[in-house]
Amino acid sequence: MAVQQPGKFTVGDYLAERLAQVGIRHHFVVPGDYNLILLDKLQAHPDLKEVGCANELNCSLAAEGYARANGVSACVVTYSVGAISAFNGTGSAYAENLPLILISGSPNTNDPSQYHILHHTLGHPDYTYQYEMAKKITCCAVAVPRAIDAPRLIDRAIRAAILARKPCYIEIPTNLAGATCVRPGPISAVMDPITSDKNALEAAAKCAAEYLDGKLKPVILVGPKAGRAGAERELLQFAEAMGCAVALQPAAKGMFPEDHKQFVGIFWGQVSSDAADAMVHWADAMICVGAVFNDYSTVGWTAVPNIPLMTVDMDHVTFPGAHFSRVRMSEFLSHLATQVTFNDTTMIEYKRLKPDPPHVHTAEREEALSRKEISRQVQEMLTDKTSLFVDTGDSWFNGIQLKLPPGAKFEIEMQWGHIGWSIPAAFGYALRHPDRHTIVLVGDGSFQVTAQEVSQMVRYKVPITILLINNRGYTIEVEIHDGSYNKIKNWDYALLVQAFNSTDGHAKGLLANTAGELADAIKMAESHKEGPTLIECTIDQDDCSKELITWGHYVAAANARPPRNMSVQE
Ligand code: DPX
Ligand code: MG
Repeated sequence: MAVQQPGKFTVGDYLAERLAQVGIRHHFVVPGDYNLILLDKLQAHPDLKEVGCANELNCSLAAEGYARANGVSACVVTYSVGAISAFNGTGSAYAENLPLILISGSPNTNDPSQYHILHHTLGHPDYTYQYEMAKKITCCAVAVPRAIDAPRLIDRAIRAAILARKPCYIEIPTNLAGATCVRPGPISAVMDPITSDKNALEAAAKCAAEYLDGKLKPVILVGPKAGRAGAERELLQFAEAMGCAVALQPAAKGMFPEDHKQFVGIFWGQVSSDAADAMVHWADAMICVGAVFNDYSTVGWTAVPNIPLMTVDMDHVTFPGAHFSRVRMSEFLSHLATQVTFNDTTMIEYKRLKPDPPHVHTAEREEALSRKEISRQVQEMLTDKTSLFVDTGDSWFNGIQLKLPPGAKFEIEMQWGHIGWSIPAAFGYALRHPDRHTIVLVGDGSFQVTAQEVSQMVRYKVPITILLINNRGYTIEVEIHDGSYNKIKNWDYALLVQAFNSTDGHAKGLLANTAGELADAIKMAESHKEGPTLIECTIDQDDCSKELITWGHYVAAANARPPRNMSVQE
């Protein structure tokens, strides 16, 4: 605990107070000499709990996961050696629309003018490079030059992050964290949202009515930004007013209830679930809410909608031939809900197209474990209290195919796609939601990237269930483009968990080679509350989903397009 000098309020205290005021209760840290005084100040705040991480990559990804649960998060690292690793999770927060506040300690303010060469730096006395790099991966980067500038710059960065749903960067020199500072003003100046422009909102609603006028088969396509904009309630209200089919992009799974009668599945081109692809192709109008069309969501550009779209983004609305800025998604959807005409034509058609529930084979206890059997058993684990994390790899496809019961939450990092994300992110998330059962589906290759963070789950007694699917390598890469580089060293994963326990931990590490062993392991995991349970599920190297093979084929084709500017002779 830092020794507080009575009456002295510092830059570090200012930052701590702002973090607490925006609703942060846990801040993720890795110490280093440039941030130690700052860490003392944050630690001294009664509403903030410090959470140590094993390295800065994991620290930033833990904060990324915490932002999913809490709406905003903080990651505190040291200069360069720490911050440059934390840039990766910050990139994730940018790509995934999450306000992560990246805070880095930095050199003493006297050093640059004295041309001092400092440790942990590039070895030349220009110490602006980290700030310049941070500008590219945040919506607002600030480097505090004097204590007097701290309140203004800290408030500016945090406000920008919260408004834009993007990360920000705050750099605080080591000799300023403990420097005297004024106390913060009302937090509303930082937190209060920018409301829609009334005229733009009205005009956009009018344009929407014109867009839908005369259309017979409207469909709503929901993308990941709908959830990030906090518009799920208004989306439901709007969808029910429309009465039409609602399809979700894969990264939006969980943002609209799957038991709702208007839910028609995940639209993911040729690897869609239910009959979502048929419904989207049948539509004559498409209202895209927070949709992201990238090479992954369009299956290597094979599933780009070919009708004019109405696009509702986080802070603007676009139609063929019209654009309206400063229209907030939630306000637009609830406003439009009062104006649209009910049209359930697509639901009538969906009843005809909806596939019958698949016949699911239940394996015998002694049968060798298969991908299908893992999915069947995971499906049975899901309840209204489940938060399911799926990592990059076949876990994406297996996760997307699962049926989420009401209340279950789903987390995927499809834009950034960092293998290993799920381990630290689920850790960060679960600290904020101890009431939920966090389950992780992760491949062996992904797990090896961030495995250390299981030791924090042990340390903080977080009862996460990790299903590690061991197919002995990078199977998704095998399907995209195979080579010897897709093989990895096998580990004894269950034993590794024992190593993390050391003498005082309570994690369980289990191995399932058969269907029966998996069922027993899941039972054990569900009653184990003293720490994480890792279940290594071994499957055959070639046992992957058919969706992965199809998707991999088209993504590989998109990657392999020849350069367009080849000369005629070539
Ligand atoms: C890579 C990927 O074992 O899952 O189901 O076997 O594919 P599957 P694993 O976790 O392997 C993951 C592997 C290597 N992607 O197949 S998806 C490239 C990649 C990435 N992120 C980072 N490095 C490389 N996505 C940080
Ligand atoms: Mg694998």
